[in-house]
Amino acid sequence: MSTQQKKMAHMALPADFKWGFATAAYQIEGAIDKDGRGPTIWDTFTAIPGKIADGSSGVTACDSYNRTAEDIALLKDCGAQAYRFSLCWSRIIPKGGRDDPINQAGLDHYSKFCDELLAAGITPFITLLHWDVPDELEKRYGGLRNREEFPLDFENYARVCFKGLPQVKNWITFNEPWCSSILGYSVGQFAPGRTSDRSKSAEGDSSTEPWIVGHNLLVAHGRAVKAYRDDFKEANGGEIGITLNGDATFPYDPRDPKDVEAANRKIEFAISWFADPVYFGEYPESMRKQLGDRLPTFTEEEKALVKGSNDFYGMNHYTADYVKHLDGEPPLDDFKGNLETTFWNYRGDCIGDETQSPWLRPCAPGFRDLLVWLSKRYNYPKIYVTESGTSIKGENDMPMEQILQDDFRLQYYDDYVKAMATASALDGVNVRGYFAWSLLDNFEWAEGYETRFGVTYVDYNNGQKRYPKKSAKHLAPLFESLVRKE
Ligand code: PNW
Repeated sequence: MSTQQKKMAHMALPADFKWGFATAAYQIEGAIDKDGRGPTIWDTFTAIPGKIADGSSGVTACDSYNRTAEDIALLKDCGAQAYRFSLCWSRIIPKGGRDDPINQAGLDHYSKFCDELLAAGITPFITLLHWDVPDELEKRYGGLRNREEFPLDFENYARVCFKGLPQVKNWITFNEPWCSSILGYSVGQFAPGRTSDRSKSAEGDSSTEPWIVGHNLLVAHGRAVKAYRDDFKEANGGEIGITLNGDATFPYDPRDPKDVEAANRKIEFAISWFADPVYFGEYPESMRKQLGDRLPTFTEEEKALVKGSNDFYGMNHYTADYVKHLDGEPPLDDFKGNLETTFWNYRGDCIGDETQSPWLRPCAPGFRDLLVWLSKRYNYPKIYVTESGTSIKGENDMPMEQILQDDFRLQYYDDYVKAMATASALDGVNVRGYFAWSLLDNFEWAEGYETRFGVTYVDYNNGQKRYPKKSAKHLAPLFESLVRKE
């Protein structure tokens, strides 16, 4: 065995590496009226006919709000060391604003849940906002579009959480601001569903709103991080960061320098849009060039808040695509960076197998590449992979016995985790955690319940009963074989 292979064999991930599963409040909790919860933009959006594939909503979801003990037992059974979940802001402050009352019952629920996780030996990783903005803030001042109010209200909410949940040491401000901005304000596929496409929404401007929303999310993130560092970090001893999503890219034709450039630009438009301001204090040059004054500029105060605001980089990663450059002026609603993405390259090679999600095809080598790309650009930050996983083509239509034998998902995790371990052992990538998406089948946003991502099957027709799939039991031995023992 070569030295490299020896290194690979058993000690590819650092000894303090943590792994577990991830979920989000609106996707699993249900109980939307319980204990004084206020409505969120997803309650409003799912009520509009035609917005969700199967006409469903998060009214019941996995009923996790009422089944915390069951979920913790599942986590334990799978051997999870950590659990990433999100808080529902409007359970804690039903109207959301900084002058609105706090709902102690909501806060108590989460505090008890965190205590129970810790008692079970599972470390909580909390996402403060996973897309479910309090509906009142949307109605009051345009929610995420408001540059003054939103960051102040988010900072207040974050402070309430830091103070009320001192047992939590791992904080994530936002989940995937790209999705909130682009899918919520350009494509209109996610709440609040705004877009220039008048067949989908009476209001919205895809040429400006997503960039304004992205900016406001960054500033709100910066404010929450500053509050944590100023007033909580010392006593709490924890850390805080933001979670960004982005696909790996390959040039459609690697012989064409314009495709090579476009493949890089695609990552800049998806990831560096947020990561450059966080690490460097500026939007990427490629975006400033294409978007001009439609991309907000940071005031000095905003820059000071945002630059240097990550204790770790939260990485959500699922898939890869081939990227083909486009010539000419991009349209005003372009958010990709004047390029096209495909699943086939110029030779007709396919990037990966089809899944139930039109945007997702497994391609583990891309994961290693993107980990390296991020590490080089942002100077080898500490990375937590806060989501990674797959749906399976036709899974929802299979009989339960077949669903429980989810070899496709098991293989996905095996390939992706090994690609990550390789990046850690051979490329110097500083990755310290991995969260499989998801612990449970759950409300998959605009796809409703037809698309399943869980390592646990949830029987929605029979009291949300949970049945672990084969993949649920694969991660513990996999990490056992890869994490160094010291
Ligand atoms: C992530 N896309 O969302 C979210 O953080 C989860 O809540 C979600 O359930 C999971 O991935 C699976 O979809 C994404 O269209 C949704 O590129 C859509 C896209 C990317 C991420």
